[in-house]
Amino acid sequence: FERGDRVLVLAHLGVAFIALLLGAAAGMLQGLQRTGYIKWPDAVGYYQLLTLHGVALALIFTTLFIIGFLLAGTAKTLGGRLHTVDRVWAWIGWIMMVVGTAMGTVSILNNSATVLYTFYAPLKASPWFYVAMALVVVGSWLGGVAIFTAYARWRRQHRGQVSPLFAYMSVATMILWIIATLGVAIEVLFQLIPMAFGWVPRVNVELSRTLFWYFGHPLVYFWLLPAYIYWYVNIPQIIKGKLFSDSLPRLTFVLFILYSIPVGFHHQFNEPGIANGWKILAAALTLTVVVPSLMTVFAMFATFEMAGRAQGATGRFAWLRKLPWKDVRFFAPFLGMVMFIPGGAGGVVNASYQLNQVIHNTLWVTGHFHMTLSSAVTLTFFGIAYWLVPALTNRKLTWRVNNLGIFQAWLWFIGMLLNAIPMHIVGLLGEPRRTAFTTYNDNPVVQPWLPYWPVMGMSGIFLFLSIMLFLGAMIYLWWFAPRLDTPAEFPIGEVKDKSHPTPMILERWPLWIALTGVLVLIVYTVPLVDMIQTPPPSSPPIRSW
Ligand code: HAS
Repeated sequence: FERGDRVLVLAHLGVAFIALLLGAAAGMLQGLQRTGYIKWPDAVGYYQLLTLHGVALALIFTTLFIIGFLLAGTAKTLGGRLHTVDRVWAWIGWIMMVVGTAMGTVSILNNSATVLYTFYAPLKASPWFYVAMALVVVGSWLGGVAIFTAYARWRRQHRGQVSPLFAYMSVATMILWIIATLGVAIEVLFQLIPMAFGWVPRVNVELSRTLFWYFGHPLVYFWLLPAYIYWYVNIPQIIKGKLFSDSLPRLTFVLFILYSIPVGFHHQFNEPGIANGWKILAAALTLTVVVPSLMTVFAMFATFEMAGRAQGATGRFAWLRKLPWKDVRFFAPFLGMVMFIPGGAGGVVNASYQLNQVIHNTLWVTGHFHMTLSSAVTLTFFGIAYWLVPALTNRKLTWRVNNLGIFQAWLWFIGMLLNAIPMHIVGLLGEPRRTAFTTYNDNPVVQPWLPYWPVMGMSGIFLFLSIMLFLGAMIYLWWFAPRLDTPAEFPIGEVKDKSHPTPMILERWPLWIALTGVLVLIVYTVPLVDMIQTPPPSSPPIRSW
C-alpha cells in the first residue's frame, strides 16, 4: 500500500475498533442488566445502554469497517493505489462520519438520545442525535464517491474490459447503500429533525417507519455484501484455490441490488395502515432475495471442493481435510458461514407472513440478527482484520496471534450460540424484545423465560472477553508485531475457468439502477401516497429521556 492509502484505511478501521469497544461493553452491561445479574442505579438505564450497543455496533462499527475494507480492495485491484481525488472524497467522508459519531455518542451518553438504533418516531431524541446520524450517512456516501471515481477512471482506461471483481462488488455494495439510505435521509431531514427541534407539533408515524424500513432491510445487505466479497474474492486465494466463477458472484450482487430494497414491509407485517396485498408482495420478494444467498452457498462449497481436489484430495469428502483449518483468516469466516445457515433459515421464517405473527417483536428476532449480523458478518470481519491490519502496517501475522485469533473466534462462536439459541427459544415462548423484565420476576408471565436468562447473561461475558482478545491482537498487529521485509500478501483469488467470458451487461449500472427504481415504485408508490393522503392519527413527539 502507498502511505496515503494505508493511513486512510487505517483511520477507518481505527474508529471502527473504538466503536466496537464501546458497543461491546454496552452490550455486555445491558445483557447482564436485562437478565438480572446486575442492577444499575436509576441514572443508567437499560434502554440507554441498549441504544449505545445498537448504534455503536450496528451503525458505526459496521459502516466504518466496511468503507475501510472496500477502499483497501478498490485501491489494490484498480491499479494498486487510489488517486488524490479519491482520497480527498474519502477523507471528507471520514471527517463527517467521525464528527457524527462523536456527536451521536455524546447524545447517547448524556441520555438525550435514548431511542434505540431504529430511532422510531414518536420517540424524540435531542436534535443533535439526528444531525449526527445524517452526518454519518452523508459521510458514508462520500466514501462511496471515492470508490466510484476510482472505478470510473479504471473503466475509462480499460474500455471493453470486465472490471476486477473486488472493485465491481464494492461499487455494487455502495450503489445499494446509497439507494437504501435515501429513505432514512428523507425521514431524518423532513420528519425527525423538524420534530426534534419542535418545528412541527405531530409526526406521521406510519410514514416514518416505512421510510426507515425502506432503508432498514437493505442495510442488512450492506453489512452482508462485504462479507460475501471476502468469501468470494479473498478466501479462494487463502485456501489455495480458485474462484468457481466470475459471473456468478456478479450476478448475486446485481440480484441483491434489485431485490433487497423493495422488501421493507416485511418488518411491518403487523402494522395497520398498509394493505395486505403489499405485505404479501414484500413477502414474495423477500423470498426472492434469499436466492442470491443460496447461490453463494453453492459457490462456496464448489470453491472449497475444487481447492481440496486441486491439492490432491480424492474421495467424496477428503477435500474438507485440505482446507486451512489452522488459519484464522479462513477459520473465523468459516464459523460465520456455519452460523449463517440457521441464521438465514430463521430469516425465511421471519419473512413468511403468517409465521411472522408468532415471532414479531419477540426475542426470536434479536436471536436472528445475532446469528446473521453478529456472527456471520462479524466473524468474517474478524478474519478480514487479522489479515488486513498487518497487511497495512506491513507486519507479520505471527502464529501466536493466529492461534489466539482461532481461540477468540471460537469464544465468539460459542458466546453467540449461548446468546442466540435461548433468544430463539424464549421468542417462541413469547418474550418481547427490548423490554427490561427483571423487575417483574414474580409475575407468572415471565416464569417460562427465567431458566434461559442466566445463559443469555453469561453469553455477554464470553463475547466481551472475545472482543478484548480481538482488540488486543489488533493493537499488537498495528504497532508491535515483527516487521516484514517484503510487502504483506493481499489475497485476491483468480477465476478457475476463464473460457466463459463474463457478460458485459452485468457492468451496465444504469440498467440495474433503473430496474431497481421500477421495482421500488411498484412496491412503494400506492402505500406511500395512501399514508400521505390519508395519514393515520399522527402522534405528538414523546421525549425519550
Ligand atoms: Fe433478517 C429482521 C428476514 C438475512 C439482520 N434481520 C432482522 C433484523 C436484523 C436482521 C438486524 O422477513 C432486526 C431489525 C430490527 O431491529 O427490527 N433476514 C431475513 C431474510 C434473510 C435475512 C429472509 N437479516 C439477514 C442478514 C442480516 C439480517 C444477512 C444481517 C447481516 N429479517 C428478516 C425479517 C425480519 C428480519 C422478515 C423482520 C422480523 C420482524 O418481524 O421484526 C435472508 O437474506 C437470509 C438468507 C440466507 C440464507 C443462508 C445461506 C447460508 C450461507 C452460508 C453457507 C455456508 C457454507 C459453509 C458454505 C438462506 C450463504 C457450510 C459448511 C459446513 C460444513 C456446514
